[in-house]
This record gives sequence, C-alpha cells and structure tokens, in this order.
Amino acid sequence: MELIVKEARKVWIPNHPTHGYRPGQVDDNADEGDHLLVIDIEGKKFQVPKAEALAVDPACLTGVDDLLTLGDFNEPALLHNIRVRYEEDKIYTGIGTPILISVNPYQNIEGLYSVERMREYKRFAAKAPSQAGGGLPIHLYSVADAAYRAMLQEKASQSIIISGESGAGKTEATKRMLAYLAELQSSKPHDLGQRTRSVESQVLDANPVLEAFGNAKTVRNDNSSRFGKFIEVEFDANGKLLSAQISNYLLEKCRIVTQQPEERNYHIFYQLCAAAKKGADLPAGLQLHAAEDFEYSKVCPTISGVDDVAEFAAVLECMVSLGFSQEERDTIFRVIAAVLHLGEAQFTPCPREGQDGISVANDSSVSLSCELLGLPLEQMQDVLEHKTLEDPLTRKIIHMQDAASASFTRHSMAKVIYARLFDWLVWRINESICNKGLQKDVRKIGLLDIYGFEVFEWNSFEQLCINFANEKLQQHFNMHMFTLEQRLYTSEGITWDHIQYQNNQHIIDTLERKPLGLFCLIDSECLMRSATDATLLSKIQNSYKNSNVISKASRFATTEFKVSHYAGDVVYSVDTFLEKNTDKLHADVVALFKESKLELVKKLFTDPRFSPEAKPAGGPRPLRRQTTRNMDDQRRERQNVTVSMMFREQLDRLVEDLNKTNPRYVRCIKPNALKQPNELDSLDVLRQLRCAGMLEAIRIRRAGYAVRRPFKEFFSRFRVLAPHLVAAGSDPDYRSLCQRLVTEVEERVCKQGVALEEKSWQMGQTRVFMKEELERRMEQMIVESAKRQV
Ligand code: AOV
Ligand code: MG
Repeated sequence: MELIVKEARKVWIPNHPTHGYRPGQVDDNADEGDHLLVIDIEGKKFQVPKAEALAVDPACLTGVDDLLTLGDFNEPALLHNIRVRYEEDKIYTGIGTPILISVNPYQNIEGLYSVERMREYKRFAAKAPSQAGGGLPIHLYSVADAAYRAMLQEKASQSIIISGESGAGKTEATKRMLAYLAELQSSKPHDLGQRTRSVESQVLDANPVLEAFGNAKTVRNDNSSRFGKFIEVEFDANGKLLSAQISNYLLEKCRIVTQQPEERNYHIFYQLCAAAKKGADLPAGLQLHAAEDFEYSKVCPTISGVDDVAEFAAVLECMVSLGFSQEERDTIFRVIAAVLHLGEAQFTPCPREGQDGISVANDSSVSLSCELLGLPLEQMQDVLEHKTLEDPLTRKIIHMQDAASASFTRHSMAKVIYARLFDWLVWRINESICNKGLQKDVRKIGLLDIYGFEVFEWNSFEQLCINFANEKLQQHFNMHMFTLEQRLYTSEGITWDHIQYQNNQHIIDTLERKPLGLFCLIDSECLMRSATDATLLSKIQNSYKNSNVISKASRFATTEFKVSHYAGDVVYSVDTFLEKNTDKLHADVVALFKESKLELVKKLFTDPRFSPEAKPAGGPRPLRRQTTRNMDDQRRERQNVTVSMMFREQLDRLVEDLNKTNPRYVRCIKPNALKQPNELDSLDVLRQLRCAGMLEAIRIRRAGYAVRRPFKEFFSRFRVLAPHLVAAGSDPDYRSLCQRLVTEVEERVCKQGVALEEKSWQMGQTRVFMKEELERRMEQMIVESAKRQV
C-alpha cells in the first residue's frame, strides 16, 4: 500500500468535512510517522493513516462516462467522478450497460432531451445494433435503447427499474425514456384507420392525467408522486409498439383530507379551482371558488412557477386524446368538487333525547356534495348523523354520531371516493392504451417508477409500506447483481473471486415472515376488537426484544418503534396504524354510494374491480391489472384482507414479473435538499450511493464479465473476424470454434499494442464470457473490416 501511495502522490482524503472524499497532494517532505500529510486543493491539511491511504486514479479526476473503465474503482472514485461530471452538467454516469446513475440537475440542460438528441441515439443504434448508444455519451436514451434492442435480439421482456429518494428525478426519467420509446416508433407505419391518435402518443398523454390526480407538492418535491406505477409497453416481434398497461400501487389517502405545512393536496383540486375561476367550460353547479377557501386545499394553495390553469388545460387535452367522453370528464370534475365541498361540512351539536348528537340538516356543503355525487340527501344526512353498529347477535343498534365521529365519517367518504376514482382512472386509461386483442409473440419493456425510500420527521404506516417496497426492490437488485451473477459463474465453471455484499433478506424476513413478521403482527392486531395503537406498540416491543431490525425508538418512546432498514434507521409512530391498515368502510357509507345516480360513482361501489365489498366471496384485491389472471385471483376466497396484505401481494407479483425480465437500473440521486441547481451535497450523495448498493455493483460488474453471449450467437456475430473458421456438420462444436476465434482475435489486438486486462474472456459451459473492453474492440474490428471490403 505504501508503495502505491508514494508513487501516486495523490491520495484520497477520507472523511473530508465537505466532500466526503477529496483528492489531495501528499507532502513528501513531512514525516508524520504512521500518517501522511495530505493537502487538498484549498490548501487545507489533513492527516491520512498510511495504512488506509488510497491512491487516486488520474482518470477519475476528470470524470469518466462509464465507471467500469476506471482502473481503480472505489467509493472515493465513484463519488468524485459523479461530482466532477455534475459540475460540467454531465448528470449521467454509467456502470457498464445495466446501471445508470442520474443526478437531478434542478435546471434545464440545453439540448439534453431535444428531438435531435433522441434521433442521434436512434440513428447510432440503427447503425450498430449490438452496441446500443455506444460511442454517444451515456444517457437515459441509451438505457431505453439498450432495453429495446435487447428485447428484439433476445426475444425477451426487459425492465427498467428507476429508484431513488423523493425528488431525485425518477418520474422525469421515466417520462424521458417513454418519450424515447415512442420516438423509436416514428419511422414505423401507423394503422391510421383504427385510431385517431397513435398508441405511443396516448401512452405519453396518460402521464399528465396520472400526475394531476396522483402527484402533489410535498416538502421534498413540488411534483411528488404519491403512488407507485409500473408501465409495461408491449411490442410485436418487429418492435412496433402495440399497447401499454399501467399498474398503480398504494395511493396516499390521508393527503386528501389533511396536509402538512407547505404541502398540497393532489394537483387536480387546485387546477380545477383555478380553471373555474377563469371561467373554463366546466359542468354546471360545481360552485367552486379559490382553493385557499376550502379546508382540503387551503394549506398551500399555489406552487411558485406553476400555472394551474394552464396545467388544467393540458390535462383536459390529454383526457380527450385518451378518449374520455364528455360525460366521464364531467363526472370526474363533479367528484373532485364534491370532495372539496365535503371538507366544508360543519357538524353542529344538536343533542336529542339526552344523547350527544349533531345535525347536518341545514348544511349547504353537505347538500351540495350530495347533489354533485348524485346521492339521496336524506340518506347522506342519516349516514353522517347516525351510525349502525352490529352487535354479536347481529341485532342492529343505531348510534348518534358526535361531531368528531361525523367528521371522521365525512373524511373517510372523501378519501374512498377519491382513491377509487384514481383506480378507475388508471383502469380507464388502460382501456384506451391497452390492446386487448390476443396478439402472439408480444414482448414488453416495463418501467417502474415507485416511491423511493422515505424518512420524514413523523413516519407512519404509509412510510412503512413504502420503505418495505424499497427493501423488496433492493433485494431484487442484490439478487440480480450478485446472487444470479455468482450462480451463473459457478454453473458455467467460470473462475472468479466471490465477493461479499450487503444482503437485506433478514430485514424482509423480520417485516413479512409468517407468522411472526411485523406486518403479520399488525394484521392480527387489526382483527382484535379491543386492540388500539397502544396495544399494538406493546406487542411490537415484546415480540422483537432481541431483534436487530426492530427496536425501541428510545427508552421513553410511547408511540414509536424503530426499524433498521438497509438504507438507514427509521422511527415510525404507531398512531393511526390500525385504522390505516384496516381501512374498512362502514357499511352505511357503501350503501349510500351505491345509490348514486351517476353511473361512474355507482360503479366505484358496485364493480368488484374498484370495490372490495362488491366481491362475491372475500376481501379486496389490489387493482393490478384487468387480465384473466386478476379475474382468477378475484375469485379466490379471502377474508379480512388488510391494506398491507394487498400491498405485499402487489409487490410479490411485481417482483415475480420483474424476475421474468432482463432488468436495467436507473439510480436517481438527489444532489441537495434545497432543490437548487449547481449544488451538490457530497455527504448526502455518498449516503444515497451507499443506499443504492452502487459500490457493490461496480465491484461485481468489474470483477466479473459484463458480456456473456451464447456460443452460436457469438460465433455468428464475430465469425467475419476469422473467416477461415467454419461451422461444419450438422452439430458444429461452437464452443471450440468460439475459443479459437477469440484466441486469434486477442492475439491480433495485442499485436496492435493494446494492453487488455488479464483474463479478458473465459469459456463457460454455454456461452462466452468477456470484458466489455474486448467486445468493444471486436465490434470496431468488424466495422473496419467492412470498410476495407467497400
Ligand atoms: P421523483 O419522482 O424522484 O420524486 P421527480 O422526477 O418528480 O422526482 O423530480 C423532481 C423535480 O426535479 C422535477 O419536478 C424537476 O423540477 C426536477 N428534475 C428532475 N429531473 C430533472 C431533469 N433531468 N432535468 C431537469 N429537472 C429535473 V417522488 O415522486 O417525490 O419520490 O415521490
Ligand atoms: Mg415521482
């Protein structure tokens, strides 16, 4: 180590107070015993223990496009590389082909997403199909392109998993890649006779609608997605885009009725109010006024730089393009207005016969929301004033509601109608963009944009679900990057050093294992009549006394417990856990909504696709997709299904689907908490890189072979480089043909004075394993030999 250090003269300064790691010049004249004296660029001096000093690879001082090309890869190099590139507005850095790191620039970078740029990537890929994006700087477009080419070549479905913290740029990245996939279609003929608008344009139009209804301003992100989505785009064998299907996950419901300071409700509420004020053409009787005057939208009525009127016009246009009828649009807006009016209801005490009670008889907001939702007013009043309880002998008991319980019922009405409307919207959009014809030979590219790991001041049930989802996805990443690689190498007889990685299986087990996992414990507590959030907490504390995953938040914690996630510790408050997990709708409310005169509203409470209660024999099912599989699932008998059960089932199915694909990863990084351009908080970025498992990813890809191609395919691709090798007979020995081919080529490359890495390739049992560098050379040789022949 010491030798390296002396020669290098530049070493990494660890624990640098502002940069995490920073390169520094070794002062050879200073004799500090076990330490080196190292000076950073600002002249500050640091002592670095000689035993820990890491030499700086000069290549990473200027930054490289693909981290796999760094001679020396380590955490400091990774961080520094990303930092210097970010300063030059190069926000993308690759780790081989399957991983792209993207740092949110918080500004528009000139030309980065122009149509010309898209076409450049498209043109390049068309010329060199096996090297998607190669030669051009790494970009979201090269990732999307690689997925598309691989889908065609491998005849297999692909996926792109986009992850990162709130505000890191996941949703933007998803949109850019979808736009690229749509652009790839521009040279393909359209069935103009069938559709007025192409599927790819409709797929793009789905986004503004989903964002209006499912995104909101949070303290972290002005356009935060409050639901997860998986968009599967289907192509035929020729790469023509046939259709798309969107699956949605767990919309955050509490936001509909309350928001934290500086946060907003879903965008659509503000858009609709703003449009109404501007006199937009809306259904009669909405009676909307400024958003700040409604309880449900008053916390933070505007977002600086966002024009809600213009946004509304854009959303409306997309709805029209997606084929939403006038009636459908009108009903949607009536529901939105009704939710706002519901929030205004006042519950005045009006004791009757010695009981606590309230009256809503004179409340104009209640009657207005009834009118808008097409509900019978008397029944609505009844539901708000009384509650029917069923005693164990199923005799009904009518209770008077007090102001608090009436208000609770009203909030749950607002939440359920909105959340189901959202599910319906996704279903309706799928009706437009999803091709129901039985097309054979379909391949998919799935894009997953799901909420990143979240830690707030106050973390509740939603955060537990979201963070659990991230555990699952991290595990999928680990599995893919590490376990599968190791397994493949072992089964192919390839020699390489097994490396350690951070496995989070024990965390997932502690959370979901049956029957003792945390979620099971919460579910079983939901079944107990006498259970409260406090009894839940004491059970959690008793059950995980010796756990290193779940622990007491502090000695005196009264409502909190702590989970040590792969990405860090999170303290959750059990307040409202049971209510949120049970999420049972009172039968009176369901009965009321079923009476709606509006087709759509009625559907939300009678159609099993949106209404768990309407299922013939069992509990709710996640609205995942309207395929036969789902219908089968729906028939399964289930009792007492909780929100966490549905969510975990959705996740299992998602992971199952992802496992059938060849995945690529876009790891989004949030450069600073202030949403500012040109500002990179190195320590926070380092933490995110660690959370994303990036260091391990670099190690494993470099330790192994990024290229692996079946013998026959490899031989037919590269045989022009050794035309004398002939695949003879009915069952040629492709393995030895490949071996001879690569040996010859390698010799030729070496003769040209190129120093290849040791063991640049190995023969497996079924395929050739190769370092990317050698493959790149071979591709170049093909191009050159083609030129010579011309
Ligand atoms: P997220 O999807 O990762 O957060 P977004 O994709 O919504 O984050 O990005 C947040 C904001 O950052 C966007 O609204 C843009 O203003 C800006 N931004 C992101 N990517 C880019 C880019 N490539 N170029 C310019 N600006 C960008 V969340 O949904 O909150 O987890 O829940
Ligand atoms: Mg998002």
